[in-house]
Amino acid sequence: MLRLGSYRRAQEMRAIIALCAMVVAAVQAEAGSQLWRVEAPSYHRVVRALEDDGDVDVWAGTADHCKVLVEGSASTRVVRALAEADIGHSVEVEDMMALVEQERTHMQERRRKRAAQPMDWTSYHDMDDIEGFIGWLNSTGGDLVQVASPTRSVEGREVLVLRINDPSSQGVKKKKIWIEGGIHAREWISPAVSTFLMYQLVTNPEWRDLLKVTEWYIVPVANPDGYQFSFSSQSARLWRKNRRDNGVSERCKGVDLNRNWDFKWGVGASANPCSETYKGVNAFSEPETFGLQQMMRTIPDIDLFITFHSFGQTVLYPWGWTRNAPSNAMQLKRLAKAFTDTVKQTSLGKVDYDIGGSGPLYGLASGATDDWAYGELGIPFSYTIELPDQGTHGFLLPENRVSSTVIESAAGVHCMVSLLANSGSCARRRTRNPSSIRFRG
Ligand code: 0X9
Ligand code: ZN
Repeated sequence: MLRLGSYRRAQEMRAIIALCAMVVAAVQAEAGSQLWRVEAPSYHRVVRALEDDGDVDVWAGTADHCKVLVEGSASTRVVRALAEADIGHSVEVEDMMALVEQERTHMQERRRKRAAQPMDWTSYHDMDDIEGFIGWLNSTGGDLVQVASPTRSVEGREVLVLRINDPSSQGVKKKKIWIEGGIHAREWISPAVSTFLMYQLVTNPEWRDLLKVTEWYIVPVANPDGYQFSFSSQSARLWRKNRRDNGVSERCKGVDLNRNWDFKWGVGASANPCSETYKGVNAFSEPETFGLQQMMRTIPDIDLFITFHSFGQTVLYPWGWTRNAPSNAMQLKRLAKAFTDTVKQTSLGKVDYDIGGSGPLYGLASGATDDWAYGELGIPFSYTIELPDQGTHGFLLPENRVSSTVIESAAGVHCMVSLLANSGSCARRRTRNPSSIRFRG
């Protein structure tokens, strides 16, 4: 089952796809996109309807307001709908594309200064870099690492899963951990955290004790097409879904892979391909989700599932499809607190997370991996971790926040897993500063 795919073929395909993406990208997010504060929660019927119609993209929310991205061409419709329901709004970011442009300029400057093609955690990396890094980790890690390619994406990219396991430690019943990264394309900090976890597990001697009693499966980028597309141009930077052609238009491409899992499929999701939360034609219609669930099913008794998203600084536990608490909510909260306390300590009090059920905190939405892992596979500890920040930069978390975020998150995960595996305490551990790591792909 475990094999290393052909990178050459994938590389050729990528070159063609990149070229196509450049041609079509101009019709993605338009100049004139604005971030609005709307004085109603994201689950208000009017906001839901606007999201379903693809007129707004909900970015964040609380019980009394939400932040939505509005494209220039939809703004008249949105203003009218809000006014009719007597819902106030204000513009928070006048020109979202200017922020995207700013990010790109910064990234280009940093790239000019650094060596060619290194993998590090002081910047964001596209699929080529990540696949190169996985190849390197596979050869460096010896028998600790196996690379599986359970499925290909809509555009033919391999969806890679790294199994990290120490075969020399046998005879113990190891805790099994499945980490999912990059299911939403624009949430770039998620693959950064996932790849950093791999790097720590394989190269950091301080993680060795933990590896004796645990076995890891890490998907760095569950949505490789969407992720690569989000690197292809400024107008594609805020892409969320995969790249499925829904037969409508360029703008209406893609299925939200976090609404496509076969558990309460359709709850809090849209049937409209133009919506950011489009659920697909049926559950597991997408090769990315279908292939990943197939592989997950082959691994008996996974103990912990974490999917990394951004943004919000929240640890979410099931359910997303109902506001009711799950039966082991107390234990879920306790383990979540191990993560949030460690992050707070590691960040010297600067990074504070909230903890809560997805449904009560974010409004009902399912077809998401976390609910499926918990409800269908019976994984007792299942979480969505919304990484930093709390909305200052949102999806455009600057590259100078990458290293601190990956260090803090890895420390948090280490603590959760130590508790779960009864292996040592959560005392602060030394993590190599990722800016000093250089890998040549
Ligand atoms: O809506 C989502 O898919 C996640 N938030 S994000 O802003 N990253 O898109 C939250 C998913 C939480 N889990 C469930 N609702 N089941
Ligand atoms: Zn997400």
